[in-house]
Amino acid sequence: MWSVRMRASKKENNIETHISGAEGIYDYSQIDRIIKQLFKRAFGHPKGKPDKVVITVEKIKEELHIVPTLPIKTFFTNSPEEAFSLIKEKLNSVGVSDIALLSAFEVIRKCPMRGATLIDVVTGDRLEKDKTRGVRVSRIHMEKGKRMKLLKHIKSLSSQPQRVIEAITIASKVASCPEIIAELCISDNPDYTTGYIASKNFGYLRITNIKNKEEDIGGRAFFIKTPCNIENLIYYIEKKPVLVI
Ligand code: PML
Repeated sequence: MWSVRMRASKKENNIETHISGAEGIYDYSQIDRIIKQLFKRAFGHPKGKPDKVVITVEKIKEELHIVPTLPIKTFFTNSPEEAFSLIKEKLNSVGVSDIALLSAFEVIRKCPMRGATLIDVVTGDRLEKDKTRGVRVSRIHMEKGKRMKLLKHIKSLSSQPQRVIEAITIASKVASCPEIIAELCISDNPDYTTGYIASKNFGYLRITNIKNKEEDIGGRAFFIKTPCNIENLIYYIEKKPVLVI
């Protein structure tokens, strides 16, 4: 099997902005077709045309780890305040302290990163070493049959079902990591105001109006039970090939 990953970006005033990214795990015979799809996708993003597209094709030498897709539920809230109360209730119920929750929101609001921040579930301390890059979930793929089934369900709930599938794939890998108690995600797309919280206890909970429209914030926070070996955790999240079924 092969990991195929695409990253598209644009440099303006010497600042590189991420435009889009996508990835999956494929048989050798599929690579040619997938590269064409990813290249097309890189140029079709509403954030604009990239001036750099990097496509990485890498042989997977480890056995694929299989994890189940988290069950999905959508909560319709009317405002970010209402969304926050729900998030607080659900995350408190799995052991995320108020201080950890506030710390996660502060990082997401003030420190835009491509990767996720790692937050100690009790103290709220940030645990990732690289605080500008964060931790990036990679080497993931959702099995085709499952993807098709979910697409049918999500089409009536979201204007961007592909985005939701990718988020569920990420959340399912993250939740399968024993030291990660829960995840909080707010999209960095100013027009996409549905976010989610996820955990192995309550599944993937989509939450509408998690932020106001046109708000230019977003990111992911993983709540970590300590003590834990952070290097092993980051290896699992970034490098371990995972098939979500
Ligand atoms: C959902 O609609 O389920 C939330 C998806 C959030 C994805 C984050 C992103 O890709 O911007």
